[in-house]
Amino acid sequence: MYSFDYDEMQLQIKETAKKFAEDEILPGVIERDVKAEFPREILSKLGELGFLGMMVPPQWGGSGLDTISYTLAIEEIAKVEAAVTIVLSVQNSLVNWLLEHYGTDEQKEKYLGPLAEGKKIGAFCLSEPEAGSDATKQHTLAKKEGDFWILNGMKNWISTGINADLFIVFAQTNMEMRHKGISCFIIEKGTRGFEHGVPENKMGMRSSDTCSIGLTNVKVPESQMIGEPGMGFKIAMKSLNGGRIGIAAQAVGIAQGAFELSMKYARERFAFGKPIFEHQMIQQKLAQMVTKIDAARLLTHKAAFLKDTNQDIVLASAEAKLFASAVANEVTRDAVQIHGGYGYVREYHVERMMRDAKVTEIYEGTSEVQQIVILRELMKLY
Ligand code: COS
Repeated sequence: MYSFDYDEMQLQIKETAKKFAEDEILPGVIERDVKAEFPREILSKLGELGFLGMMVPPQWGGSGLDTISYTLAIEEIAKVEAAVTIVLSVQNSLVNWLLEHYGTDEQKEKYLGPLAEGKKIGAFCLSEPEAGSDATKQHTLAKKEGDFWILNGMKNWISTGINADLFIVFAQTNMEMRHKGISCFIIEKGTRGFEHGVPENKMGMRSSDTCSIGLTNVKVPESQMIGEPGMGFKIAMKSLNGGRIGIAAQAVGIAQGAFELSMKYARERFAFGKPIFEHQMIQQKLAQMVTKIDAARLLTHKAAFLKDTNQDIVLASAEAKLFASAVANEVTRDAVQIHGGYGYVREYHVERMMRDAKVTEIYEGTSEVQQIVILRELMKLY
């Protein structure tokens, strides 16, 4: 049964994340955005606190928490600096999850442990220049040579591509089999022939690096294939189902952060002899903002609840991401409007939130892809 109350542990995680975000993240957030500076120190502290292995069982060095706790933590941190939650989301929802579910004990020992303990950062390399939304069209090739796979190709839009230590890479091991010929590998940073490009100069989420990755005759031992040959596409899709819950939580956090700043500003700012909060047009905006955020959070928590109770999350996670990312964009735009001219300058944070919000409608599946996923599920139901 879904509960609308959080348990003690969930509240504690939420409070810890909130305090950490206010004390440790807020002070440098504007500077990191301007300089596009990676929050390395913040991430190592988050790693020490267990936030980089939130849902990994303690047996593998993780915190063994549920998905609701994870969404609460992501929301609190995204309220302050959404870019930090890109690393948290990719690591927890995609990299850790797929290693836990498809990795061998040996792979878990070697890779999942250090990831869960926050000693390593992971990246997820699926997208290619010609395979974004249409992820089946992988051109990166992996050819078997003795006990090794030799990989050649190009990945792009890789979050944390420059700063990550470990990379989950998808490649075709049998081109004729289309998506059933895609396989999944783990590649360590520094492997010969595995090189990142220059950081993309992005509109938002600027402290999180994004780049292309080139693979030229990258030699990967057979033991670093995750799952069986041909299982890669299924692994990627299943990981992304969970990943969408993390992005939905991130979008809720961005929106909530912008809403709280707007409430504060509306109380302090006077116009026509009274705080703008007392003007009906501002009240209407604020009421609509908070209602949309609550609805987005409910969808996100519903998807998290389904995941925690081992139910199908395909529809719920796509709905949560589709709705929450739209809400993040609408709410941050309203937040800038409420702030007037101040909303357009960096010091008031909401302009950054508006820029950050946009990518939640693009990555880990565009809003258009979410609608395709939703429709495919509807066809099964009706
Ligand atoms: N969860 C689990 N399995 C899924 C799935 C999902 N959400 N979506 C597709 N699959 C499975 C299908 O069940 C099918 O399995 P079988 O071959 O065993 O029948 C297989 O994957 C291929 O499915 P299908 O032929 O329907 O693939 P399509 O090319 O039509 O792709 C979409 C369907 C568009 C839904 C899929 O490609 C997708 O989600 N793309 C978005 C990828 C993405 O998010 N990219 C962003 C960058 S990644 S960081």
